[in-house]
Amino acid sequence: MFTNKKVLVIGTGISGVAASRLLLDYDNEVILYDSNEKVDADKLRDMFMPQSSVKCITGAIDDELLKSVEVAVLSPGVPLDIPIVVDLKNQGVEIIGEIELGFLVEKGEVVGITGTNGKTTTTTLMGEIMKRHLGEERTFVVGNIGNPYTEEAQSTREDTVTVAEISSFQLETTRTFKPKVSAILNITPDHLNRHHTMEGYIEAKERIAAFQNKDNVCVLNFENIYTKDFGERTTARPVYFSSQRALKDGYFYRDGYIFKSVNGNETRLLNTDTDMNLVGECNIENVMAAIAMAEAMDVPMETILATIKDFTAVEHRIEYSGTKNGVDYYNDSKGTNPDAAIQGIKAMKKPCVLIGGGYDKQSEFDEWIEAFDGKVKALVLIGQTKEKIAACARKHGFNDIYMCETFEECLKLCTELAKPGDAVLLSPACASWGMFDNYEERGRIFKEYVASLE
Ligand code: UMA
Repeated sequence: MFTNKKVLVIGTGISGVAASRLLLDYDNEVILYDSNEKVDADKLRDMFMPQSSVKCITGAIDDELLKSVEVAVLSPGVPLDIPIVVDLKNQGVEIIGEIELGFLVEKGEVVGITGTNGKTTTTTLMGEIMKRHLGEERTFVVGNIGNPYTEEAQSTREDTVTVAEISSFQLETTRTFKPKVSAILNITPDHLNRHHTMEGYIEAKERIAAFQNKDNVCVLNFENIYTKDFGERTTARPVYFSSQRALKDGYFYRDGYIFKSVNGNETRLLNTDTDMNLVGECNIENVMAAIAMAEAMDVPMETILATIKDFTAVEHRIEYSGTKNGVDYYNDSKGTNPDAAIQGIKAMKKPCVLIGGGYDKQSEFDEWIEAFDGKVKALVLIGQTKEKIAACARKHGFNDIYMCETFEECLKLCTELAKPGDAVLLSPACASWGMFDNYEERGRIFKEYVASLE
């Protein structure tokens, strides 16, 4: 890891702040920069130790200052082709991403998981398997899942394992990142505004294995044209899984069971109806990928299968429902009381438009509104409790309130109010009755709406 360099960190979200802290710990001079002039530089500075030397700049940045930069660390959301990054590159500045920075101080082994879909479930499951095998204190779960790698990397030791969910954005800026075991779950068109072409997107995904060698494993989906093809080119040892056909070597699904096959010798591992709680073909694939990765990490099959049996995906609980036009949508329909909804707010890292209200269970909303903590930019209210919540919010000095008669009207308004970089959170602090059959229906309609957005 480098030290005593002048480093520009671009992006002041969770990655940029964590990266800056790590860089300061290694005695670097840090300039933390965000192109959004609305980001409050003073508030940012307050997030660091009072005596910290971090320089926080938002909006425009001085050319002379840029000329003195030696290394730039990009947050995942920062594209490589924007003028400031192109200028820095032309100037000969070393450009790395936050994941690369974390890897530079990593002391243990790394499992890296990417793919268009299923990353979070697979990463969470893999994390649970490693925790059961090694113990909580020897397992870190980081990355796109919402926990910056740079926040944990310094705590790693020779006997720890880091399970990292890595997005294509994060892979664009790796330079040496070399997981012991990697996985590309699938590749389908996504993030083309950022990568411009499918080729660019695939290239980014494949970087997860770019520095691996034959001692390392890359777990790949045999049924995805791009990942299957990559197995023939990768410098790592490919291990395949398939949901459609029996493989001579690898892991596959057939007639309700997951099998392992070594040179055609098949072993039946689990019944997908009774030995796992996750449903759907995509989850069977996620489970097979986790089994393949865990075996490559020398976890006994007994431990792997026991973890799969216990593992449940929690739908409607702070469930990431997609990003549309730069806005992240979260379905926390299970936040049916103020206490549960406080957890929803706490989990938000971005300014959010919050949907609240519903059936009146005679709850008090004061603590919930106090928990807004400056994160809620607008409160959109529905249902029987809307007046009561609005009155309570005003009492606490919160006035950015909107009232809607129907859920449809409410969803449309949220999309209008949310700007790129914001989140929309359905975490109503009330039961759904009166407008819906149950919270599941409310969550489902929310998710369908998000999926329908362009
Ligand atoms: N910014 C600039 N200049 C730019 C672009 C952005 O200054 O050109 C600033 C924005 O004004 C904003 C900040 O950068 O203030 C945001 O940085 P960021 O978008 O990298 O967000 P972080 O909060 O650091 O979160 C990032 C990931 N975000 C993205 O990839 C967009 C999070 O993934 C990830 O959880 C987190 O790092 C920790 O690793 C989110 C995501 O949407 C969940 N990921 C995409 C996905 O899953 O599809 C890839």
